[in-house]
Amino acid sequence: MSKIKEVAAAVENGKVKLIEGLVQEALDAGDAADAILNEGMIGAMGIVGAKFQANEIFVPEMLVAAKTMKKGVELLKPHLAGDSVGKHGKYILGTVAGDLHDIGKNLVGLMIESAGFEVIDLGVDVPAEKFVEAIKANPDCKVVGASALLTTTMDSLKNTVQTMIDAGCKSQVKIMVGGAPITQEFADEIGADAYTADAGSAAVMAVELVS
Ligand code: B1M
Repeated sequence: MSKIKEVAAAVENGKVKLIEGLVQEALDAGDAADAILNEGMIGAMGIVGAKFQANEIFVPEMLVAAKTMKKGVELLKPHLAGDSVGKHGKYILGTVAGDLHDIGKNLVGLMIESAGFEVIDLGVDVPAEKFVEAIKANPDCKVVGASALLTTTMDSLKNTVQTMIDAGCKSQVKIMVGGAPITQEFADEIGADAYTADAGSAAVMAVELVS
């Protein structure tokens, strides 16, 4: 089995104790950090989601897979992040109210940071008003990103964007949205300035928005 496949199997099966060793072995074997992330870990989380949907696994297994991935990503961080933190200013990021998923949001944060932003991470389950407070507290911030991973929190994303618009934030920041159930059409409908499907393109888009 290739090292990347071993990493994927460890995430899929929630082998928290093995993940660091396997990621290190993959790096030592010359596998690129972004391949370990995309082909190994993100692919495995897709399988975890499909198994959950098919009632083959349940929330605890999903949680342990997420913990395993987080631990693996920690080890990959220095290989993914750049050294130009802050050159494009600040980027406020959070997962919307009602939503506890943070792996995708954290990857977006990592990529945005490596593209040269200082990331202010508000965490998960973030009330719309907290986004507004953070924007007002950081008048030099030019971009904000909101993540929603559940179809049931798409409304919360809509409310978050509307709250920012109503508070006049659009004169200061561009609003980016993303997450598995989000589409360009939905982003346009709720008044966001930009949508991207993955973390890499989120970083490219953020730079475009401030250029
Ligand atoms: Co949840 N969960 N979960 N879960 N979970 C999903 C999302 C689900 C699709 C699984 C399934 O049924 N197949 C499903 C949602 C179905 C739906 O919406 N219709 C689901 C469900 C139902 C639930 C619960 C309701 C389960 C329950 O309790 N019965 C519950 C809800 C809790 C809540 O939030 N209120 C729940 C809980 C959990 C755990 C806590 C156990 C855990 C999360 C742990 C954590 O994040 N710390 C969990 C997990 C791990 C998943 C799956 C398996 C994996 C999510 C993930 O990390 N993916 C997921 C199934 C799946 O995704 N296939 C599932 C990997 C990650 C890299 O991808 O997050 O999509 P993603 O991020 C991508 C892009 O979306 C994009 O870039 C990222 C990287 O490229 N992106 C952006 C994300 N944000 C962006 C922002 C941007 C731009 C791009 O700009 C700002």
